[in-house]
Amino acid sequence: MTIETDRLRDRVAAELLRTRERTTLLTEAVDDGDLVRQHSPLMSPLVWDLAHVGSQEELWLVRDVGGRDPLRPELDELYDAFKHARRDRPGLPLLTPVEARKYVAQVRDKALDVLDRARIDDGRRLVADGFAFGMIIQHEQQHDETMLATHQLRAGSPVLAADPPPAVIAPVTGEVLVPGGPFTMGTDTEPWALDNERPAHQVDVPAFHIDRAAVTNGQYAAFIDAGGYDDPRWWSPAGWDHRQAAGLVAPAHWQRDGDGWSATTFGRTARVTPSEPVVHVCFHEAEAYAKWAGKRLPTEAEWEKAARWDPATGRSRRYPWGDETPEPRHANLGQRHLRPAPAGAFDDGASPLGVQQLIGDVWEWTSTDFTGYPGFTAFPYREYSEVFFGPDYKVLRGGSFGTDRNAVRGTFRNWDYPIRRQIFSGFRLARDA
Ligand code: AVJ
Ligand code: FE
Repeated sequence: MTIETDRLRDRVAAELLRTRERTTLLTEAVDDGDLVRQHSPLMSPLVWDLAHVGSQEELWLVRDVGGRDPLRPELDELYDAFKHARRDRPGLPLLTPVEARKYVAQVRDKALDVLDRARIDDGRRLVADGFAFGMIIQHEQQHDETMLATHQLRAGSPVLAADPPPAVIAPVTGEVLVPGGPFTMGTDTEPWALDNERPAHQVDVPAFHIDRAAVTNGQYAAFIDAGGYDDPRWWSPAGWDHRQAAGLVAPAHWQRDGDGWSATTFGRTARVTPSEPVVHVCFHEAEAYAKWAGKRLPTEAEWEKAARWDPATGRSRRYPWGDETPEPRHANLGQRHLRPAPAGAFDDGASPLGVQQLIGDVWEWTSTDFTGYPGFTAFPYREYSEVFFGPDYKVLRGGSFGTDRNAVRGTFRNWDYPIRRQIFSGFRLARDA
């Protein structure tokens, strides 16, 4: 066993533990009634997410990597996300909260034993660089963010608390010019990158301008006050249909408050902060705002070039600030704060061209449909990404305040339907140069 292997093993064990602490916090903050209840037809009951996290860990780490016998094979079907729609999950014979906690703990014991004995350098692609462990850790972190979104949809008194995000001394406004030319999009070297981030490939991106900050609540409120929701000129045909059908008048969770707006955030209602990025808007709202503002959403390639391309070297970085893993000074991630931070709060996370807060705060809608990069191969299973490829889903980039630091990077790709706004979604604007 090499020192590198031991170090990787320690890192995997530490990440498994750190992630489980957050899962535990999210599932112990509410009583059993709130764990089994469905807070929105868009979401699973929290107790489903909990057992599903254990079920995936059993499938990939205990059975596949470890070659061990199944613990609870009869659970496979219940916790297979493709077998039952989210809205139907409360009616299934799910494990109770007590049983689910016991199950995930038993799986974890076995997974740690597999980690101890696994030849994580045995040459299998699934195991190389601890990939299978990294995938399962990120899977749990993704479900932690999903459970945080469920908490936001839950009615009742607040159960989560966090410090407010850092204040801003110098607000960030304006845009930067990203020069035209090729850059490397995607990755072949990021060890825990998921299949849809691969392979690395050159993309020629014409010159464009991109905003240094995401669109703020104050800016978005000006769009509402200007009648933006009542003017079909700003909306695509599909966007206008949805605006009408869903009766959209403001971001989700906003209410009129005198001549301004309040929002309910994790059970607390307060005036919206004008300098914070707008959150809980769908793609159609982002697109309408952009048109009203005389700009457009960035393409996915533009977003990634703004986030990764270093004009001094021509190479693509792992993160806007460089190759170092995210520290609290770089970005608002990991539920450290329960809201996005004001534009300008993370100077240390700026890209070489001075674009800020690309990582953390809010997922940013891009104008690009979710598809595979040239040379894409599904790995290790088609249901992670490939089955979602096509015109139905739009790509979001950069992670939110609810995304774990290990579950986002300059290459990371998220996707959702253009009508969805239960996720922590916002946007920034771009325009042709
Ligand atoms: C990448 C966030 C779109 O939640 O549907 C979780 C992540 N995949 N379990 C999702 C995921 C399987 C996925 N997103
Ligand atoms: Fe899942």
